[in-house]
Amino acid sequence: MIDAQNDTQTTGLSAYGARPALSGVAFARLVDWVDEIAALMQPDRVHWVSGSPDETAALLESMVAQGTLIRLNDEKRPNSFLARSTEDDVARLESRTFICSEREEDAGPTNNWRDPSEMRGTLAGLFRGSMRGRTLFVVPFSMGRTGGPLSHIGVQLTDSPYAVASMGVMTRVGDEVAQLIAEGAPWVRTVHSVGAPLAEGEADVVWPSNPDKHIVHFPDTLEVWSFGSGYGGNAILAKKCFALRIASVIGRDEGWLAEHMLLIRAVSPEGRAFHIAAAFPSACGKTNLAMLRPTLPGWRVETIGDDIAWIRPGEDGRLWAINPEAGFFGVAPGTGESTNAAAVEALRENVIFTNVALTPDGDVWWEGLTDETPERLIDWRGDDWTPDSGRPAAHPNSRFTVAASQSPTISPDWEDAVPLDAILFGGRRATNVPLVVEASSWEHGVFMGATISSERTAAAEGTVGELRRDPFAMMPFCGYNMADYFAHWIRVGARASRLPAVFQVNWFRKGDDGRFLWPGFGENARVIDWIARRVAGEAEAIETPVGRVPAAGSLDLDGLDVRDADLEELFRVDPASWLDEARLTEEFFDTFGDRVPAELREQLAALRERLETARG
Ligand code: OXD
Ligand code: MN
Repeated sequence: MIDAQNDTQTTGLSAYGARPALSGVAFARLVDWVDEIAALMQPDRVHWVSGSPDETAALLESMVAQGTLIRLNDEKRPNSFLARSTEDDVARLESRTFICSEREEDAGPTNNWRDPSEMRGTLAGLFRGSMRGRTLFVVPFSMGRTGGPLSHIGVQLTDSPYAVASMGVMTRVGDEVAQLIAEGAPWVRTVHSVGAPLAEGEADVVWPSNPDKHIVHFPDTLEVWSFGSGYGGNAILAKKCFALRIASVIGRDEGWLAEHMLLIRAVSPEGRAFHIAAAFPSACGKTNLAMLRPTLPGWRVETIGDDIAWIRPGEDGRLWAINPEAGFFGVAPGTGESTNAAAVEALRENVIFTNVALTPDGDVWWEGLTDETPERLIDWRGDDWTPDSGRPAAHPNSRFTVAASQSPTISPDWEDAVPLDAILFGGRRATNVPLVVEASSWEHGVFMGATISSERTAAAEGTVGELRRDPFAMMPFCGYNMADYFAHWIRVGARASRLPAVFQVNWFRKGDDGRFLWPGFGENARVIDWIARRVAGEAEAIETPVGRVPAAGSLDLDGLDVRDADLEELFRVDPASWLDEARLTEEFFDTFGDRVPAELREQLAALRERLETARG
């Protein structure tokens, strides 16, 4: 193995990668760890990522030369690229994601637990020699502004240049972070290998990966080890693995919350700002809400984050939130001119697309990008495609990776913390759940979050459409026992004196004929408007057994063509089917045994009582 500075070939990417000239005990610990990992994984070369624009350009160019990236038509989509993964590496793999706490009960029934020492043995076998023939990249990263008060840093070691390029968009990487480590800032270790060592002289493939995939978290030592996948959340370890699973553990111990939430500032026609965090399961339109273009005159939405929020009680008794990420790793299908013009604008240049279709003139396309379908495409697998092919041109979980700052809706101070006025919990529910319901207390809000269920989407493996529990949209992302996590939410609430109001929303309710009852997208601003006016104490609500819904006339429907019957159905609370849900909730709670906080059991009992009364 050789260090980059000793590499004889000093053109292209190999002109970069020297270890930063830092010294001291803290930096030596990082160097020792890199040496230890390199000794195990046996890469040909070690490259320290500096984060400079020239290095990034050389990295992307090296991937084009290797075939991992296709450079798109520079006139249509400047400095943008398409990656195509293999069929077995297209989504997060929840069944291959493990939480290895010392005690099984600390991982809880919703996580795959493995004994940490057994898992370490398995990983040592898998990772031994796994980087042969490849470069080990050292990626120091910061979640949140580098050096910011709510930020946390980590280091990802990876043999995937695609992961390095993605990390460069999704986080702040490079020398400044290494400097903080040298100054003694605490940092988290994350290790990733695609698990495809190359024999001497063996040619590489376009998308190296390994059929045996493991995405492993050690919450007690705050480590992530990911093997075998090059895709998204399995490989960009700062995102789901660190900023949610590991950070949720750090938050539990330090008194804050790491959440699967978008973050927006909604500004009313009078210029009043409302900060809203919203949790939705994966692929339920988070990016669309994060970049909402309100149809209600005078309203404006500024994007702060589209996927993750770190929330901390402030000295003023409010909950303050940051978006720890620096980019969007958004689902492409369904993102279009008519549904999310701001996202389409954000994607005009400097984008890494993955598994979308390629147009004959070297641009990209996916279902929903335009109203008209192109006559001829190369699909995400690289095969010829026409509208008659009978299969989607883009993979349903195809993605774009783009800097947050490129969004036309980005807030001017998006890297700063904001005080929360409202928290929204959403899901994809064809039945039962009203368009919007307000919780009557923090505990009721926590109950709402804890009982979310949603139809499965393509963001992870599993049968699309199937209903599953996804409390706080954190089911796949909570690094510890979810019952303890519910209790942590209640505790954080008890410590804050000016809590945000909590709402449940559902844009996806359908009529008996299978039609969506609510137009969604920009019209969701009407719900945001009602929520903001509730927060300001200016909108009327009425009680239902499941919470408060808009009083007649208080949801602004001006200019919207929704049938009265549809509106009624959108807010209908059927006690019988809600009692069925309550039974399922009890079964769900029972899977955690007596760890479920008493407050949530009380909420369930009170809900049942209200439903029984309503049923008469
Ligand atoms: C994501 C997800 O990629 O939730 O954001 O799967
Ligand atoms: Mn997500």
